[in-house]
Amino acid sequence: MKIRYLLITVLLSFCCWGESLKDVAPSNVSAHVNGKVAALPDGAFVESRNGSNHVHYNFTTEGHDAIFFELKKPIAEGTVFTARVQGDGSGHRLFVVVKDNSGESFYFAGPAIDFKGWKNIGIKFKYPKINSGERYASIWGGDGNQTPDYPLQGIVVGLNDTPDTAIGSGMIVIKEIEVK
Ligand SMILES: [Ca+2]
Ligand SMILES: [Ca+2]
Repeated sequence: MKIRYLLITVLLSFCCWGESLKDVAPSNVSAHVNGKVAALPDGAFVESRNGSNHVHYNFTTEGHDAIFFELKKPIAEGTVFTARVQGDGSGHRLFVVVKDNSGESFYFAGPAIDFKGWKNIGIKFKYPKINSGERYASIWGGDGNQTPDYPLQGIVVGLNDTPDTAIGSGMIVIKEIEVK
């Protein structure tokens, strides 16, 4: 009886429950400033409280600016990122980067933060169909086979300024993060 229960639990944990990342502390908080990886601008940081990630952004240039952080946790498999987000109505856009078991990175654009208050959001991992010899700018690093190899190492969550010419600071909260 015990073994049967254990088996069902294991099967469910692989197929249906998704992987909660709410207990994972953000690491490698980084920025793009004017299109390049750079030190975090003054006032830009991520603070994690009880699984709520408070993302304080400061976009300082008329070029592309972004802030992003890593959540490192092995994830058996996954096709969608879900979270609850408290928006600031700025219109900046979320993104996620999925890191496969070799560290190969896959970028996926998310929704605009054109709302204030809490909202459930989802970002689907739509892997492009790869034709041989074709390279995608949205895929880089790792084993370079342009295929997500499981288990994933974790994900990167970020906010892109939208449009690039935007300048300004603000704060959004991202919590109840799951990959399923
Ligand atoms: Ca900008
Ligand atoms: Ca790969």
